[in-house]
Amino acid sequence: MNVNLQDFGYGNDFAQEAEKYEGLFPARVSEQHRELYKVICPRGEIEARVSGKFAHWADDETSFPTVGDWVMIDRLDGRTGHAIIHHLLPRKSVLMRQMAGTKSTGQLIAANIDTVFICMSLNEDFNVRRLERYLSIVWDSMALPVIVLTKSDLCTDLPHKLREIAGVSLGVDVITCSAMHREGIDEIRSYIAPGKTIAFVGSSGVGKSTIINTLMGTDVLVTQAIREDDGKGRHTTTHRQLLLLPGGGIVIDTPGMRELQIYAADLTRAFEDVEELSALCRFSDCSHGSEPGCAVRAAIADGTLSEERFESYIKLQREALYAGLKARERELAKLNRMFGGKSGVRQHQKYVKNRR
Ligand SMILES: Nc1nc2c(ncn2[C@@H]2O[C@H](COP(=O)(O)OP(=O)(O)OP(=O)(O)O)[C@@H](O)[C@H]2O)c(=O)[nH]1
Ligand SMILES: [Mg+2]
Repeated sequence: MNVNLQDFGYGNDFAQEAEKYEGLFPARVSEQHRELYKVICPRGEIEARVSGKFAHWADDETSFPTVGDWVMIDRLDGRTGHAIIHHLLPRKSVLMRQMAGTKSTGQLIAANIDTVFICMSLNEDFNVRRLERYLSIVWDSMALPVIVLTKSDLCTDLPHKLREIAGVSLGVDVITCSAMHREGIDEIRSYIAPGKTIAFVGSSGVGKSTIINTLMGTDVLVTQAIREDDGKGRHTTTHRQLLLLPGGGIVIDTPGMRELQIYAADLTRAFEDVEELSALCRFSDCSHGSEPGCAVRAAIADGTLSEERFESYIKLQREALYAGLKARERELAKLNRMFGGKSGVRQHQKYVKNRR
């Protein structure tokens, strides 16, 4: 099978980076099962592992390839054993959360995505506070968030729910859909274009895989009914997977998340309203406690800002790993993530130097 890498999102930027590595071939990670990867290369999908050297120099989890990453491999034919991944190409975007149960280990969700569909169902799963969390991490990823409200056929108070969403969506597009009634699917399609990558994230059971199956035109992904007693999903999708849509465009399905702990967040976008108010406080370092002239407290008092949203903002601010860092340090940390950690930056610099 011959594959056109452009269909999988390979553009000039990646090609320029790939040129630095003579004798190696570019490939995109389509699946990851612990140390074993599947990658798409010009001859099709093959299995791959990172080289010993790669693993040795990796700083942490974020240095390793994830689904959506472009990597440099040593062969195009899987019949002579696994391909070996020698390098990770700098990322355009990377979505990550904090690994559950740890303090500061980031876990990658997907890389090189253009748009993230934050899926939330209009039944039991509906929760605007959780949506704020998703928006904060997606804004930080460099990809564009779109809110996808699923299962509209099960919703009896749509106008009320849309009003609640409006209070946190701040300029983010909102799509209402029902895979069951085939409603909103064209609107979803309008975000998809050849070479562009869309990741689907959200709780288990909200219908991520069902939408992708609808887009694919066939049931390539397994889906399963949610639990009857509490309306929660059964964690049907167990690994992240990258798929090419028949009409062009790439989608990444992800397993439903049990909890979404923040690793790095961009609250300036997700909480633009609160940040704008903060700028109006009399004291520039106002903690929005009992200081005089606090615009945030005033907005809460007159009902323009909800207390819950403000508390959510404070909570996420404390949770984000980079919360205490200055803007410049935050940028540096982000740069590291894009390059796959400090080792990625070093390797990259070394190669550029050797070529000169
Ligand atoms: N009523 C209704 N049910 C839907 C709709 N979309 C999906 N479902 C059902 O919801 C259940 C869960 O759908 P999935 O696509 O497996 O959900 P998921 O988000 O992929 O879940 P995980 O893989 O566990 O993360 C299935 O039984 C679907 O048939 C919809 O628009 N309306
Ligand atoms: Mg699924």
